[in-house]
Amino acid sequence: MSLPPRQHWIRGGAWPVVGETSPRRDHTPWRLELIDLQRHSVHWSLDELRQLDSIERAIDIHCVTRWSKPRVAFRGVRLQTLLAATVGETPCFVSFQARSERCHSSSLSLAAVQQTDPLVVWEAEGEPLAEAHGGPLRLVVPGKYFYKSVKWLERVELLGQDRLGFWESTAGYHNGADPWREERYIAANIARGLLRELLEQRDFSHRNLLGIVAAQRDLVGLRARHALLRNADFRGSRLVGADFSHANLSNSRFEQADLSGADFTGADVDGADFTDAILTDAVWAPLSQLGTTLPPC
Ligand SMILES: Nc1nc2c(c(=O)[nH]1)N[C@H]1C(S)=C(S)[C@@H](COP(=O)(O)O)O[C@H]1N2
Ligand SMILES: [Mo]
Repeated sequence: MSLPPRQHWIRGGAWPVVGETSPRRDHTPWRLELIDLQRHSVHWSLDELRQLDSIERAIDIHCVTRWSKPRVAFRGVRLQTLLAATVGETPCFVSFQARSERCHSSSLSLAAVQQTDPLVVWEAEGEPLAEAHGGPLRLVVPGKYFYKSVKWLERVELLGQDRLGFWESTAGYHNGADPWREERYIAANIARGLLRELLEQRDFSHRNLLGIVAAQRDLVGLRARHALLRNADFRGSRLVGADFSHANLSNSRFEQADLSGADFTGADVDGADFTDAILTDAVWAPLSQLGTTLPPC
């Protein structure tokens, strides 16, 4: 078992449900559709998929919010077996679409498909895959952050050009998703002048500052209500009395920051790192803290 950088094994065999928790309600029988570059489509019912050569494989899960779960036994069919049924020229990208209210999707290059050998699965640990985990059918992409593993998979589409997925296009998730290279998020494009101004005024409220670097700074009294600060770097900064209420702080770094009296009401601190931070008198009522590292109390 080996762990990519800045991940930790989740305790007690837990498997958190992340993102959407149920598929779109639709009473038509489940089928998986594959559309090739010529727009021809092939489909399989669940029974037809189960009749193909299925395999069971133990796959490590690595969530971008820093928890990992070792060796989950998934049963399914290799995506490459399904792709072999398509005719025509070699495709370049593969888009995966979910039966979900927000039409959730993700994508991989064909090269990444060949390298990672994804499975289309219906069973985990010998049981039918639970609905909240993507049952009856989901994609599992080994060796990528788990956001590439689309739950409730109903369409696989081959494309000449990449089509960014839901998280990749709306929330700055890195399209490469390689946990060994920490391809978690891309940074927002913040102009230097604006950055200087925001730091001087200590007001980040309601701003999109994904991946902002604000380490080793005096930011006492920072206002950051409702700010999007995913993957921000606040290491070693003085943030006494900062207002982070309702901010998105997932995967942000606060190692050795002074957060005395800071307010985290309703904040999302999934995967954030508070190692050696000072949290004396902080208001600690975050919305979610999956994979968060807290200082020992
Ligand atoms: N349809 C759909 N698939 C999805 C998501 C989602 O919100 N909707 N979230 C992704 C993310 S970010 C993760 S970490 C995993 C979570 O899978 P789990 O709930 O089985 O742990 O599903 C991925 N696939
Ligand atoms: Mo995730």
